[in-house]
Order: sequence, then C-alpha cells, then structure tokens
Amino acid sequence: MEYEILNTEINNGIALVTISRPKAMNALNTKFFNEMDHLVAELSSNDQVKVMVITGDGKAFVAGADIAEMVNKNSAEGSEFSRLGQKTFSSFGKMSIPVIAAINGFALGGGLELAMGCDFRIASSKAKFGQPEVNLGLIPGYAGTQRLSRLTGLGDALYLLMTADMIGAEDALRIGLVQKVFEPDVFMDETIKIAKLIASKGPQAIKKLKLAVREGVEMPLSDGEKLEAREFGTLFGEGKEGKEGMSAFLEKRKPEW
Ligand code: CO8
Repeated sequence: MEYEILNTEINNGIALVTISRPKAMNALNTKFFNEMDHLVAELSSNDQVKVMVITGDGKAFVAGADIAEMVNKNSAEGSEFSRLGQKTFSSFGKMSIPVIAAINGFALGGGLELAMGCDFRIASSKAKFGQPEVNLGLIPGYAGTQRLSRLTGLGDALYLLMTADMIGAEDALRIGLVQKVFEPDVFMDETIKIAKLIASKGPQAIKKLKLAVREGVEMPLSDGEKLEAREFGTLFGEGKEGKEGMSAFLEKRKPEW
C-alpha cells in the first residue's frame, strides 16, 4: 500500500510510526484509518518488529478527528465513523507486540483516544491533553467515554470530559493518563530507549504478558488467574523462552532469545 499520512521507520526491531498531516494538526480522516488498519496488519505479520511507537509530525500529536470531514455526516454516518475509529484503536491492544504512544504535542479528542488505545503513553513536557468534544456539541466517539475513566478513575475523567479543560503533561502524569514525561529535546530519544529496553526482554514473555493483562482486565479475577496460569505454563519446557531465561540466570550469562 502507498502510505500518504503514515511514515514508518523500522530500526533494531522498533517501528516508529509518524502521523503526518501537519497542516491539519494530524487530524484523523478516513484515509488515516484505512492506512492505520493496513499498517497494523503489516507490522503484525513482520517478525522483525518487536515494539511499535506512534507519534505525530509537527506541533500536534493528533488534534482530534477531522472536523471538516465530520461536519456534514448524518446520524448513521456519525455512528459508522465512530465504529471505524473504535475498531482501529482497539486493534492496538490486540496486536501481540507492545504499542507505545509518544505524545509530542496536542493530543485532543480523537488524538487522546488514539493514545489511550495504546499500551502506555510517554509525553513531551510540552504536550497538551483534552477531550474538547463538548465544545463542538459532541461526545468522544473513539472509546474516550470508556477508556478515560478506566485509566484515571471517574472523577478526573468526568472533569476532563465535562469541562473540555486542556491539561499539561505534569497533570496528565498525576492522573495516570501518561506514564512518563520528558523534556522536548530528549523526549524521542528517551521513548526509543524505553522501546529498546522492552525489545531486549524475552519476546514471547512480552507477548504473553500483554495478552494476559489486556484480556484479563476484561474478566473476573478468577478467570484472569486461569488465563495467567495457562500463559505462564506455555513459557516452560525444553526450547521455551522461560527455560533459556532461567538457565541463563543460573549460568550467569545473558539469555539468547
Ligand atoms: N480537524 C480538522 N482540522 C483541524 C483540526 C481538527 N480536529 N484541528 C486543527 N485543524 C486545522 C485548523 O482548522 C487549521 O487549519 P487552517 O490552517 O486551514 O485554518 C490548522 O489545523 C491549524 O490549526 P489552528 O490554526 O487552530 O492552530 P492553533 O495552533 O491556533 O490551535 C489547536 C491548535 C488548539 C489544536 C486547535 O487547532 C484546535 O482546537 N483544534 C481542534 C481540537 C478539537 O476540537 N478536537 C476534537 C475534534 S472532535 C473529535 O476528535 C471527536 C473524536 C470522535 C469522533 C467520533 C466519530 C463521529
């Protein structure tokens, strides 16, 4: 596929995906969703890729869904556009590899929803966060009404959703919306360092733990425990990653994955 909006560079197992429509603050249109769905499928079948990092080009991460594309939609088309984005952002959680949002600037509306679909979020100290949909007479449509409260708790989520307040990176860190904040000049290097750290771990273990956490969070604890025990077991035995990792520890050498 010819990508116009997504630029992907793969180095040392890290796929760095840059969303690039800077003139429109990287606003999300149908073309973006088509490209992202295609890219997710492509990277999922590439064994060389161990971690995916998503960032934005210019001063925005993503300033939301493309308002110009949405304005003339009718009710059915609005719901369809919502389902399109929900499906794409849910696909990040279903990928077997970790997906990190590297939030360089504005993460508003659909942009914050994109980031929340990722496994975790790293922010530049100049990034800004908000769900400004009520300013437009809308509500979030890419699972923002669902994921925000799961990440921050009800009070902070409802505050952000109801006021459309735009908060900075330190506040986002405080409420659990992002996991790390770095100064702009080192932000991308530090993000890639974290991606490389994850890529250096047992790749099967990383995949199994993502699956156990991502699926487990949807289950009652007792079902989640069964899922964990099943996945834990798959890492044991001759030729399995756990055998190599534990043997390497006992033999005081580096594991070979
Ligand atoms: N959609 C389309 N174009 C946009 C968007 C957007 N979300 N955001 C910015 N742009 C465009 C501007 O229109 C402008 O274009 P032009 O140069 O042609 O006038 C260009 O990007 C630059 O923007 P600004 O001049 O406004 O730049 P500033 O630095 O002054 O401001 C802001 C930056 C604060 C990011 C500002 O652009 C802004 O407030 N943008 C809109 C933010 C917003 O409301 N986002 C939420 C959108 S709704 C949404 O995401 C709902 C998701 C769920 C949808 C469900 C499907 C139905």
